[in-house]
Amino acid sequence: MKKFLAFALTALLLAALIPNAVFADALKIEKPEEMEYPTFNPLENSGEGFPTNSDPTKTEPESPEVEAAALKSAAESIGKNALTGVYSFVDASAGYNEQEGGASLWDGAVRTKWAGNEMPFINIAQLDGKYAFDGIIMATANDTASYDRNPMEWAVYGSNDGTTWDPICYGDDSFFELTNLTYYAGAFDATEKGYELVMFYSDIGGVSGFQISELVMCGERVGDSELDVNMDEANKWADLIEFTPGDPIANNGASYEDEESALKSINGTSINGSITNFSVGDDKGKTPGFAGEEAEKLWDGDNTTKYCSTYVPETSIIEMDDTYGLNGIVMSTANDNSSNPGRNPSNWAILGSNDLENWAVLVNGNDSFFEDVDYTYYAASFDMTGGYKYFAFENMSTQSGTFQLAEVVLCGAKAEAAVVEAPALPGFETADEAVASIGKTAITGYTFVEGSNGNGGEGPENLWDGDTATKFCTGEFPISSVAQLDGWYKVDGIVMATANDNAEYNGRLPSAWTVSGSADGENWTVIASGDESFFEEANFRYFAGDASSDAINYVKFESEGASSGCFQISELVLTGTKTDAPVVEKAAEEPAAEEPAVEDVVVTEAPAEDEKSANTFDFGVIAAVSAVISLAGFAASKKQH
Ligand SMILES: [Ca+2]
Ligand SMILES: [Ca+2]
Ligand SMILES: [Ca+2]
Repeated sequence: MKKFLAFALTALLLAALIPNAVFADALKIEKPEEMEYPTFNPLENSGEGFPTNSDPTKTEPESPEVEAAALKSAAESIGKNALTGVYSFVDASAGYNEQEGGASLWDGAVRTKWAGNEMPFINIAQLDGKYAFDGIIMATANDTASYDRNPMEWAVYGSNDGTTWDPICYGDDSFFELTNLTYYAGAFDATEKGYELVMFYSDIGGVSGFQISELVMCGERVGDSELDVNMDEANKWADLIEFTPGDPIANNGASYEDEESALKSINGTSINGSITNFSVGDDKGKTPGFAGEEAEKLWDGDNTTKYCSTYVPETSIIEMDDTYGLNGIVMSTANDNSSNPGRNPSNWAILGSNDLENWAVLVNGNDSFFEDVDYTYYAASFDMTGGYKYFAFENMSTQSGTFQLAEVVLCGAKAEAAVVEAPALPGFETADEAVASIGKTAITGYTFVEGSNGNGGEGPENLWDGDTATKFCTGEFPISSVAQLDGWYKVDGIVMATANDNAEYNGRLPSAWTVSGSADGENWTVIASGDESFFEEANFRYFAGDASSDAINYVKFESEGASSGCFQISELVLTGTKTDAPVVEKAAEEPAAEEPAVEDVVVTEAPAEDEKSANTFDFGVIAAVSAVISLAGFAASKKQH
């Protein structure tokens, strides 16, 4: 019995530690050098292509509506569900240039392509969950009709660890035709399991290089994302600065031929001469522009040079020689806005920061600030802001899908550095803080006894392990999870924590829950109850509340469900004071009369009559054990038995 318990404990601790390790160090995914093609028959397309422009010689989609309709028709031609908007680019073999890099394969736009000549052609993306796949849609690029760059042989693989790749589908150049900007779709038997990483692979390309503009998998979501992939290493250009725009600013009602008259109209003083770095962190400070039309061109005092890009968002982060406040802005259209309408920024902001982490929106606007005319300045003034060392221009969209702007002139003066407060998070970061907020003492020793089913690796035992990175997550209702305490307690409070992604997936909080206490694990009394309002939709946050009980040795969490159809929380911790076992016949059998001090507790043996003997370990022990345990130590301790 002891031997089994020790083994079960160690195995469980390891199971609990592995996801910790993943969370602690973001996974860096290495591109494989070479893949073996699967021995599948080449995938046939559905028999036709779906062009995004009615004129096949055109190198731009006709309109966003036509582009969306083409993708929809492609998916309908194979009767599958196109998975759009779920990809984060991880890594790829190099494109011909920055704007033809790997991220273009997953951005939902055929006007951006992944094109290069570095073989093999490998491109990896992470999806926002695990998906089972049953089809693939790919699109040719803007000039495929002129250059045969369709891959002669290719395959797509799936993975959940970035190391082991399972083949998903295989094809050759018969999947495509030599067309511009056209979607092709093919269906295959659904994969048996779900994947959150996909890799496109081709070791050959076409006659004159390699290019495709879009890859959209088809299938169904079957689980949550579990990998913390190191995107920071992978993505070479600027990260998104998230902002909530205020009321859009209007220009002052006029337009100007030169910067000087525009500045004069708002009585503004340009501070652009005090910019010391035109792209903070090199490529991290800007999203790519077309060759010679990069983000730095926004700030060069010359409206014959422009920043032109099809990336979203367009971002340009600059550094000043000191902290400056802003009280006005002047911007100029570029050389050919009149012949290319819809390129003015339609959701733009100027943001300020002193740490490159916390950003304040200083002014924002839309494309009504401009007209579709060439080489024309517009101006607006506003109240002086606090001082910032860094400014960012960011634009989220344009009417045409292509962005261009010739100049951004910041107006202002030196000012004291402003403090940008990080938004306050609800609840508490740690169980200790939550427990302290209600002035109680945490009960730290829990042994999981039994519960209702959870998703794979997301079972009821995760409520009691002291780790918010492990959660109880399920769509099977009602929910229950029982644990035995490491002694007898009178409970006076409860603390519960949300999980890793409640902020992203709302409606998973328990809609009607109770916490019950018991002396014998059979007869239960409710000691606390509530609904989702006990929590907030935030990640990894603890919330505290009242509870009250007589002396108990068991605790049970129950809930009827969650409004989204999927429930999750990560932790339940009771507070209370240790007490003697009640003097009743039943309790005398319990091996819990002599309680070790909490610091000494490593394992609480399951009650003798509990035949399950499963999942026995303690809250509060994980951190201590994770510091000392190692795989070698595990092997050694296993050998001794
Ligand atoms: Ca694209
Ligand atoms: Ca310029
Ligand atoms: Ca947990």
